[in-house]
Amino acid sequence: MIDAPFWNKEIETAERSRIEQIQLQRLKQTLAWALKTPFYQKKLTQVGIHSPEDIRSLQDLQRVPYTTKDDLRLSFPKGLMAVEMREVLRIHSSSGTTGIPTVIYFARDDVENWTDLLARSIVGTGATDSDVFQNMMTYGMFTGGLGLHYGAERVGMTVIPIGGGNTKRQIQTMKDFQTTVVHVTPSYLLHIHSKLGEDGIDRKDLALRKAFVGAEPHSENTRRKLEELLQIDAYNSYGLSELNGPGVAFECVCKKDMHVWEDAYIAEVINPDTGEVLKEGETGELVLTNLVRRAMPILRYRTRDLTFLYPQGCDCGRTHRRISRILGRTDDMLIINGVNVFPSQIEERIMKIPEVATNYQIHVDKKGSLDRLTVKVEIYPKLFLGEVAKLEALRHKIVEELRASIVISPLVELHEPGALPVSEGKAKRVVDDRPKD
Ligand code: DLL
Repeated sequence: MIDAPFWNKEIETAERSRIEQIQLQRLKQTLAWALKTPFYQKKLTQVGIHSPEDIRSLQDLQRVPYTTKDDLRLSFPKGLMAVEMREVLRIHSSSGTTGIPTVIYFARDDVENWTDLLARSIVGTGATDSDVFQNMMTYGMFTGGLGLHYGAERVGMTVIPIGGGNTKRQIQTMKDFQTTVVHVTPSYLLHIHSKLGEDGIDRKDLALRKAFVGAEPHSENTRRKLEELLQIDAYNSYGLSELNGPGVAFECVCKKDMHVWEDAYIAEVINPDTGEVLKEGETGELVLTNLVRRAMPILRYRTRDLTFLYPQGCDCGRTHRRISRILGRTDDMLIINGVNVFPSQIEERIMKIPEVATNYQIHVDKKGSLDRLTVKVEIYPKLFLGEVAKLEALRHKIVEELRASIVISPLVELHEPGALPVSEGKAKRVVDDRPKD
């Protein structure tokens, strides 16, 4: 055992039996909240759950049906809201939206609880109130910005709410205020490293010591690379808007995968094909139930993220079990520099444009350390006979259409029909050439 830092040692090191006792009590409370929503009222009564008392043990959670992203979309806007709108303190949404957005409601106590989980996560990495914290995640509806912002303030760090992008300014700010901790996507941190030195600011001018990296998949090799290039400690941080955002699972000082805060979430891993609950150590889809969200309780949410649960135990002394870094997804969602993009969103938009023919391809690769999204579309041959300016205007129109839907600006290439590969079976719409390292 090492002498690890804690935010709330009593809870973080509680005996398993105590954690399970808290889970059961909070699960019942969550069921009571859930039964106030039209969505769960219907879903739960269908399986014979009419009151929280119908759940007697944690095992009984398995009687509760899964909730999917589609359920959330179909219940938009208020089907999962368990309080009156005047009790909602804040609304966030998922970074990727396919048509109808997925919105999340927080009551005052929900923000309070979430903030506490983030403070716990931050302190668990060894960061303290003496740190200067530069939050490079996008603010706005995305949970990565405000979530960590509140957590860092609660810890008492000096918070710089700079938000995403503008690399020169990020580097200058790191120097000016001697930033010690950053919160960032791993790809953006690599990009920042590649720009060090350009304006005369080098690593030696910075005081950086830690990075919280998350919101997108990355490998252990990427973490090591970041740590070596920048001489820092990088901690993996996992979460999703549907379950509050960041602060679902976070690495501690041991950096051996992420503790799920089990007094606030019940984590299960299931076989994505059969729905069967798997044992510790078996890889499958992570399913999460939140235990401390009153305005919008979510039960057994299928995250589509692949991972496995470790048995209890970690050198830091925390008893909350860990999940492995995310090993993949069960669906086709792409994460481009931290932004979730569904190929179906792209298809839907481009296919509405009359000049676009029938074939297209989505290509993702790396330019430097950043992800680059290219959408290749076939357009009708007669369009190539006109003026170049018209083609350029069409290209620009497609970029703008896509940006309106997926938030980021892709590169768009125009091709003649037949130029893009056609497959005889299922179309391979997405080519992801990013190194898997
Ligand atoms: O990305 C919340 C977040 C913000 C987490 C900042 C960490 C830091 P969403 O936009 O809803 O929320 O995207 C959630 O992103 O289901 C995963 O597929 C992926 N993801 C998030 N963190 C990690 C991670 C935020 N550490 C989706 N490793 C999730 C791999 C991650 N994938």
